[in-house]
Amino acid sequence: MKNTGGSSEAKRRAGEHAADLVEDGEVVGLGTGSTTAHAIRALGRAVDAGLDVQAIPTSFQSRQLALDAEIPLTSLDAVDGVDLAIDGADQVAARDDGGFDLVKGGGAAHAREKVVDAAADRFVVVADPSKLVDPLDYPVPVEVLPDARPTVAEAVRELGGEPSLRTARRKDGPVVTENGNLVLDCDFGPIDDPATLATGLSALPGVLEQGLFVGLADEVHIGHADDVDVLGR
Ligand code: ABF
Repeated sequence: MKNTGGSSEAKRRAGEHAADLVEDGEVVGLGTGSTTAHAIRALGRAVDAGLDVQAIPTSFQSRQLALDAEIPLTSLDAVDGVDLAIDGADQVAARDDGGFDLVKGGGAAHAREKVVDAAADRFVVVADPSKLVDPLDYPVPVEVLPDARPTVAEAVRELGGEPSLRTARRKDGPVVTENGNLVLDCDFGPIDDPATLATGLSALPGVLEQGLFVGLADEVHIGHADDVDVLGR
């Protein structure tokens, strides 16, 4: 299933709702994508009104949005921890244990996103209703060292997936990540056991990071036209 984009009003509500969670003095991880962009802009307005935060962006996009919004920036190696991370997802599935599994990486930023989201005391996912599924059924983005593309592609096929090299929409060539790597979008069909698949993909030599976020999220804020559902609290 493809990420159809969802409604921008639902995304705005979800993003702004999550931004409201940020408290004075906190360190906040800023995810990537159009839903998180609403959270970043809302956080910028709160900073303008006097909120004291430091933010850690997960991509060039979120860094630029935070700079535009005049949110003070920091980095993981300059802080003791991350209080809250706000990030989007391509798909979200509820787990039997009350947590959530995600597919991320539509923006090719999932390596830094995972580092920051996993470091956070509280990881809040923001999404529109189209992202909630059961089970996950979305190609898993796998960031690979360029030299490892053929060997990882072969190993993905052995795991039952069909890898496609991600190409840039308006350019004649592959997407190159901010880390200088390539992305294989790996279609496994419905993903009944995300944990086992994640372990298998992460173990492949040459894989920098893969887009399954297994059990990392604490809450999911689903925006609608006129309200927000909070799952997992
Ligand atoms: C990033 O942006 C990605 O990890 C995820 O793929 C996507 C979410 O997209 P959006 O919020 O634009 O729908 O967080």
